[in-house]
Amino acid sequence: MHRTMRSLFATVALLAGISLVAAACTPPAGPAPSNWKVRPVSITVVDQEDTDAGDEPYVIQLGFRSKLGVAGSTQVSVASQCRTGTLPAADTGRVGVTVPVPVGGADIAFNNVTNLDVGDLALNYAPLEILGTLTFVAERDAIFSSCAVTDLIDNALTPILGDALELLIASQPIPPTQEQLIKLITDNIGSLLGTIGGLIAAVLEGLGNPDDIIGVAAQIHLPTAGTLTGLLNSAFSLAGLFDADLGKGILPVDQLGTGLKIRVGSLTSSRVDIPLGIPGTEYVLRSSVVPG
Ligand SMILES: [Ca+2]
Ligand SMILES: [Ca+2]
Ligand SMILES: [Ca+2]
Repeated sequence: MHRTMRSLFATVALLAGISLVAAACTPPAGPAPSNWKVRPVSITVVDQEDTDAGDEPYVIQLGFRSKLGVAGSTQVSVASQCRTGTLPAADTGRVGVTVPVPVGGADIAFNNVTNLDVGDLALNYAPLEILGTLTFVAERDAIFSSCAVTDLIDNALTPILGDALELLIASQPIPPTQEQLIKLITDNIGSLLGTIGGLIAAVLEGLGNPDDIIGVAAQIHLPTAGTLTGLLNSAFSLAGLFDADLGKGILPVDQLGTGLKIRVGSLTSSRVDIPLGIPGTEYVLRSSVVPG
């Protein structure tokens, strides 16, 4: 009996040893994927919208991702402080007050993202993804007690944003050269941002303002590393979509009166303050990208 147990242990140890050797012999699979969250941190009320004691600012986020050249890979998700029950208490947002967004209140998670460099693309480790968020900063008036604004944005934007991503990103054939690839990405992200601007303007017009939409921040995060990050940043800079000198790449879209701001950059831990506002109201959204 004793001997049987010992030989069983020996067999288990041997098998464990074999699988360790097998794991060590597996060829490298490219850069390891990681998980990220686009997390709204706070909203500072510079000039309040309500005429009562204070505003009730909150965040609704749409997250999207699409794999270049992989038809059907587009995903769109919605997170809202209304749906998570984390709206601020009445009149919290007095002038000068920074209202925190609770952790998880409207986070958008991007799991299993691979930051790719030029060599990784050449070796076809994984398709390049385009990740992004649209952050709607709203002021709660609760004319409807439900999450009507979140539902309207979700119902109106989620399907057409998905269609736009399928057309401009997922259904694109991958060009043969690096130069053409960079050009495709900058051109099509430019088109995507233009499309998003038009969609948002149309949706906001149809909302009828049960809560006030104070502004919208669009962020495009490109999961790149090394040389590819540099190449894309210079290409976006040339295309006028990304400029390190312009408030960390935030560009207002002039033709929209709704205060849409756009930020394009590589996916990495970051924190950015985005001024948003409509006439008579001024907020600053602090947004972060965190591992997780
Ligand atoms: Ca209001
Ligand atoms: Ca109020
Ligand atoms: Ca209010």
